[in-house]
Amino acid sequence: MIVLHDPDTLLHETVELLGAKVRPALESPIRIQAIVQAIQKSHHDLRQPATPSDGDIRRLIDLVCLTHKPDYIEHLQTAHKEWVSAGLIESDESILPECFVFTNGARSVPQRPLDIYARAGYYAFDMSSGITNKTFQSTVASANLSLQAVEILTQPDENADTVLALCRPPGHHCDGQRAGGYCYINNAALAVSVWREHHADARIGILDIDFHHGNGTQEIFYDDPRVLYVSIHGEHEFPYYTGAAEEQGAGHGVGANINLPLKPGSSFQEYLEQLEKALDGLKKFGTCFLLVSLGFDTFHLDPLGSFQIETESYSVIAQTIRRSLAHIPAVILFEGGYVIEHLGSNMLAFLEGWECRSVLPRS
Ligand code: SP5
Ligand code: ZN
Repeated sequence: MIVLHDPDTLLHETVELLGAKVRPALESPIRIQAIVQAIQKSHHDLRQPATPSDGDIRRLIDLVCLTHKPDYIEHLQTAHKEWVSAGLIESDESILPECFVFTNGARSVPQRPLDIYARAGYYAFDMSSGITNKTFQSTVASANLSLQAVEILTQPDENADTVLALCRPPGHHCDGQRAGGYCYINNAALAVSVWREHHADARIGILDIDFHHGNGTQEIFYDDPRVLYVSIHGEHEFPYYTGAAEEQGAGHGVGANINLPLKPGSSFQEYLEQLEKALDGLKKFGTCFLLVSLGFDTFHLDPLGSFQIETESYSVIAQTIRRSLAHIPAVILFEGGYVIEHLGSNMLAFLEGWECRSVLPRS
């Protein structure tokens, strides 16, 4: 398997409000380091993309702005410098929001606030998405891995059917104008835009198997009939306001959104039942390009998850996906997963199953 990693993804390190305490964010650089170490000891083809030129970065940002508002991206790029210049934080500190957008009984459309503190809340929906002096650099590197993964699949001489992008920060909670859940740019949405440059009318499936519902990805494609978003996630868990089975898409996109919530504490058997439904949906949709938003916060020991999934189960999950959607080109995007000591083995187990190295008996 081709695996993409960029050391710039390790630069972002922030704090979050968790359990009523501000502490170092669980989403930390050692998550990626643990996976890279495991991959280096394996047969997988670990690659670091070439440093993008200014022109490459402009193209990346233009593609990102197909699904994200330019003023939001500008905020990610400039807010930290503004806070430091205004003497509000030291250069090694993080911006965290103080006041979020609220509905005001829908009497007025929220406008971008003039107040510098208020803007941090206008462009975020929670307090786990601090902005540091390195956040934008890491976020661009992370998004670039998603872009490069798709580009590799479109090069015939690569002869690859799947690429894994070790994205960090993750992306699936971020919608077009708000960071949240450790996410700043939606890497899955970017991969869709890149694939569409090559295959304009493709039917694209997104299978989100992070423990949390990918509210951002759902939002971005909610009325898009050519992108099927399917998510298996903890019911009534973060991000709390999305992920219900009743959310099935809007407008032309009705039917192109499938939420499969699972009760906290669900067993692997219960998980597999939802996975079969997810794969059925993706096949019926006529998926010809697959994105997998992969999180290991479904692991039984994860501090943010509650499913009963063990390392070997990831082989079964991956093999079930691959056998069901055989020969479809795929990009796997790394999302959550917070038990550092098990991330490497969980990823290797997943890749082993994906490559169908004797996990399930052939039926
Ligand atoms: C990418 C990703 O996995 N983001 C997840 C961010 C979750 N942050 C908030 C976690 C809130 C946990 N609060 C305790 C709830 C116990 N059910
Ligand atoms: Zn998650």
